[in-house]
Amino acid sequence: MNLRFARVLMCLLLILPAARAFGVQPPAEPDHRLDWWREARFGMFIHWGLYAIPAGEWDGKKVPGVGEWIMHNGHIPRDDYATLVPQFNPVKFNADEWARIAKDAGMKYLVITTKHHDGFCMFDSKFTEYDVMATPFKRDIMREISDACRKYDLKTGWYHSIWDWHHPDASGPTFDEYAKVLEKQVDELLANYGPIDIMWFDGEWIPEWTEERGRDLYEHIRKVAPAVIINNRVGKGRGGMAGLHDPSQNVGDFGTPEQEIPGQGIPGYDWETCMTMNDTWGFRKDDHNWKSARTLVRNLIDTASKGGNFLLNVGPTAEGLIPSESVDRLHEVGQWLSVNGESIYGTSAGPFKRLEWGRCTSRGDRLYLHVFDWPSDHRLVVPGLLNDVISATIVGDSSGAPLHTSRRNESVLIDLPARPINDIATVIALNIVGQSRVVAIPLRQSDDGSIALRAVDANVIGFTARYESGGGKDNIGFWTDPNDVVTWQFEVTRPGRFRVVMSESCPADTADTLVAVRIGNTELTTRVSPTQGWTDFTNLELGEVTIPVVGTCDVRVEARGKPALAVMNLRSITLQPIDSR
Ligand code: FHN
Repeated sequence: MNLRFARVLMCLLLILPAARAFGVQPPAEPDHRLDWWREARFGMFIHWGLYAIPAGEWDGKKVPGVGEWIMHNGHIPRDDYATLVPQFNPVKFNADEWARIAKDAGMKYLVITTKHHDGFCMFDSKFTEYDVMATPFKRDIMREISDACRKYDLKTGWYHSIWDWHHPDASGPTFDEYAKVLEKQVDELLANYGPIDIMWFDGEWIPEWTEERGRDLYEHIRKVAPAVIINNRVGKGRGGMAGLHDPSQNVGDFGTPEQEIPGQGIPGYDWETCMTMNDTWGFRKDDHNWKSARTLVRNLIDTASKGGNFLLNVGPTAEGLIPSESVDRLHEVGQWLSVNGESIYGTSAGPFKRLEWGRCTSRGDRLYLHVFDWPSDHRLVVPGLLNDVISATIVGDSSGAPLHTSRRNESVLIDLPARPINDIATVIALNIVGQSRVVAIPLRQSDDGSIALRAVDANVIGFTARYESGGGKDNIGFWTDPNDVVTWQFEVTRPGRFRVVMSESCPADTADTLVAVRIGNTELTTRVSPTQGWTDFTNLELGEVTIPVVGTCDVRVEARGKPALAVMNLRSITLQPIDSR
């Protein structure tokens, strides 16, 4: 067997779907109920309720945290908060306008809060007086929203909180009574507003709610409305903000990471990340920290490139208006999608673990290369793509001029024009022969013999630790399970002795975990050193290691003890030659 074929074979074996690396198996057969949802890829999240009135302030004082949590964070007594009911009169609310904004943004579905944790129902419920019909507004908002969604061909989703700060039975010994009301309100929401497509539960983390209750509610919904899809927060499977679960253990049709995009997605699983456009879900008058349209488009691309959906939030005002900052950004996202939508809708995760210059989505024998960083030499390197190329064109280029492609070892090269046609992301449609076959380009030492094993190239065995990037992070994070393991493998072409340095970050209140770094047959241990925070990295000298011969070398980082919160954020392991042959 020649070396090149051996290398290809070895690398092909390396590309186990990340799901198996997490130690769980993807569902054998995808549930076709979700086919429209997978096609959709992009939805609008709406957090709207009484909390839009105070908008982050109570009794003239700012209340910290997200707008919809003001009752909790402001320690506002139940009856004081209820004084908002006679004030709720959103005279500028226009469901048609909201649906049109979502449609214009290229969104395919909408999920709106029917009831958030504050317990106030934004629909006409027979099971409570604490609802929109008790306000001067006296209109059933969910009726108007569902009608507008159908008019604009948007699928309709209801967000409904299990946690309820208002209902007297919603905690403690009378919880069973509350659970009955919860189910009856779900029945109302599924029966009174025409066909509903999504039930999006939240607030499941309360002790009174159990996986068993969640499974019962899931089965009940499936009986009364078989086509509805239900998120994993109906049960207890969401692992914190990671939002992902093991379908063989927990109930729910899709995982729900929040305010983050899982570093490598979870091949074979359905998941949707929900994110705010600023820092709050419910409207806050003082939150002006808006993400740019560029960031929003690239988050959508990044999510789709990992096989996920993007649920992007707006928090309307007490008058019933979506903030203009949100509307402007959504319009820009819609403009990008109006040209490049084929590279998002109905696509699946791309086959590459990492691309220096952007992301990739796929559909059958077509790859969509989303170029964020236009190469200065106008030559795009597509690493490890073994397929022959049929053609390459730029999506949205009216001339349709074909791009010249060539091959260099395991990589495809694409000659690009001097300038991108879109600075946020220019998309190249690459037609290839057959389903994509990609080899991981082995990690190799630099010419001086050094090697930096970076987080983005690591393999993670486990279900919590995973690669995260952006906002000063480029590391393995969320490492809360000490049984999770981080590994690399690299090709040794220059054996010798090496200094080993680990780059990590860890706030003092969770530092000090003992970790072991095994390189070949040598194990080095250290205690995680405290830093100023999760994005404040420090370099720890671990000691020296000898790599005696040419070949491959395995590196494995494990925790040797349970951390107070998380083991650490691991950015890299670097080997610096002391003397290499
Ligand atoms: O506590 C809620 C929060 O207010 C918001 O609704 C987010 C959106 O998914 N969900 C919960 C936090 O995970």
